[in-house]
Amino acid sequence: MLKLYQFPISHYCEKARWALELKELPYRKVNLLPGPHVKKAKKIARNSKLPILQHGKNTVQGSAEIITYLDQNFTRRSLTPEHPGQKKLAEAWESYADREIGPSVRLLSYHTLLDHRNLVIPMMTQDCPWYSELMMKAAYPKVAESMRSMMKINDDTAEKARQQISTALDNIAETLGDKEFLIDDTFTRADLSVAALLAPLIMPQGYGIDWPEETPEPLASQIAGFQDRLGWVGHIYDNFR
Ligand SMILES: N[C@@H](CCC(=O)N[C@@H](CS)C(=O)NCC(=O)O)C(=O)O
Repeated sequence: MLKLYQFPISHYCEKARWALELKELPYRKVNLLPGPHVKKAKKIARNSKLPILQHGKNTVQGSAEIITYLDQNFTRRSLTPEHPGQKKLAEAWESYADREIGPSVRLLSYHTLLDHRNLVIPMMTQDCPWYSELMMKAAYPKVAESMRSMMKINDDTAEKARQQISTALDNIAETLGDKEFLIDDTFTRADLSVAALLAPLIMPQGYGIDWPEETPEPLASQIAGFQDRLGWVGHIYDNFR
C-alpha cells in the first residue's frame, strides 16, 4: 500500500500526486495540517517537510526522491528518460524548478493570501478531519505569523520572487521554442515538475484543490503580468494531468 503524507495546497505535494496518478498507482492520501504536521512528519522521516511517501517498510521524503523511487519501483509510464544525457537534463530542470520556481511561487502567493484567512483556511484544511477548520481558525494568527517569518515573506522578498518567476518563465519559453516538451519529444519529470510548481499561478482543476473564486490583489495583477507566458502550463495540465 502506498501512503502519501501531504498538504492538499502544496505544489511540491502536487508533484508527487501527479506522478502517482500518471502511473495509475492506487495510494492513500494522509492530509496533514500546517503546524501539527511537524510532529507526525518528524516521527516518520528526517525533517518536517512534506510530501512523504510510505511504501511498506520504505519511507521517501521529498518530491524528487519520490519520483525517482516510483520510477525505480514501478516502471510503468516512466518519467525519467533512459538516455543518460536526457536523464541528466531532466533532473537538472527538476532541480532548477525545485530550487528557483517552487519557493518563489509559494512566497508570492502567500504574500497576498495570508492576508485573506477566509480564502486560505479552507485551502489549508481541505479534506482534513471536520475539526481542522475550527483548529486552524483559532491558531491562524500564530500560523500566519510563523509562515511569514519562516519563509521571510515581505514586500521586498515578494518583489524578488516575482522577478525570479518572470526570469524562469523566460528561460522556459526560450528552451521550448515551438516544442511541446522541455526534453526532446517526450513528457518527463522536467515538464511535470516545472508545470506543477507553476500551477498555483493558473489554478488548474486537476490539482485537486478548490481554488478561490476570485484572486485578491496584488496577486491577481502579478499573475496577470505572467499570463502571456503561462499558456504552456495550461497545455501540460490539460493533456497530461
Ligand atoms: N524540496 C522539497 C520541498 C518540500 C517543501 O518545501 N514542503 C513544504 C510545503 S510546500 C513543507 O512541508 N513545509 C513545512 C515544513 O517545512 O515543515 C520537496 O521537493 O519535496
